[in-house]
Amino acid sequence: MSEAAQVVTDELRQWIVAQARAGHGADAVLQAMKASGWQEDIALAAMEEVMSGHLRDQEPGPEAPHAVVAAVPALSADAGHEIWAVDRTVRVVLSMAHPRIVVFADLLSPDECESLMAQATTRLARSETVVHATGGSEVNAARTSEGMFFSRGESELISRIEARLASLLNWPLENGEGLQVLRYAPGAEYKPHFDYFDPAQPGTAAVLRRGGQRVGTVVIYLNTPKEGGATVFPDAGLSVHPIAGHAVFFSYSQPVAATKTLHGGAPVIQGEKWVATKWLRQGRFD
Ligand code: PD2
Ligand code: ZN
Repeated sequence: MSEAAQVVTDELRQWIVAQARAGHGADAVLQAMKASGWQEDIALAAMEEVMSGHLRDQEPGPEAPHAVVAAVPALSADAGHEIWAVDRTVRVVLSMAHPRIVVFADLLSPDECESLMAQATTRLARSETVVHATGGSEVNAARTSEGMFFSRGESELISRIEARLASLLNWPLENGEGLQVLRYAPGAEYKPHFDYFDPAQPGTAAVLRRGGQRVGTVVIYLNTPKEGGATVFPDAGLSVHPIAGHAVFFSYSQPVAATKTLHGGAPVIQGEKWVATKWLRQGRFD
């Protein structure tokens, strides 16, 4: 199929919606479109466009862990290089369409960064990763940081940051997981991974019962490490260097590698690296 022919017709729209309603997985729909000649990028964009108008208010059910995702967080279409988010002007320093990656400056003030690190310090423990086979979690050599979770709304500071993120990203505060703070010592890293839950894993249905799929991530830098510790996106050839108060946001409209949101935390070489991560779910995370 020529590129000119890759136009989203009403017929294609209806077909995508029918696949989603039937509970077919995003990857299966994507593969079927590719098999009939669609380019991967264009097929994914078509799924995103079509699904953003459908099922938005439908609670993702545990019976359909594979189902095509409906909508993703998005900056308002007219967002310029400065965005007013409740109580603060946040600056946009990089914006990429595919993969969807936005880098912000001034998301947190220096005082807010310091307070978050101070509030997290005594609660840090070796980070764990989700075991996809069971839905549980365990210590993993691929993730050598220490971390802790704040509950949503746990303090005035946490509530303030959560409200700011919800406004900035146009995504309901209730769809966010609790903020996670991570501390990486020199040599610590987080090997490349996807943040969505793998629909093919048996433990995923259990994880999705609470809030559905992850559809976006915000990694906020709380300090500026002396050397190393960039957040890397190998499929985009992009490295985001940690600077206190800055953040990188990326979204994935479907739980598929074609979103090119593979990312990792490169080893810290000198000094410590502190981040706060907010994961955004498809539905309410209660
Ligand atoms: O700390 C990072 O740069 C990083 C990299 C990859 C954090 C995460 N993933 C995460 O918290 O998901
Ligand atoms: Zn991650």
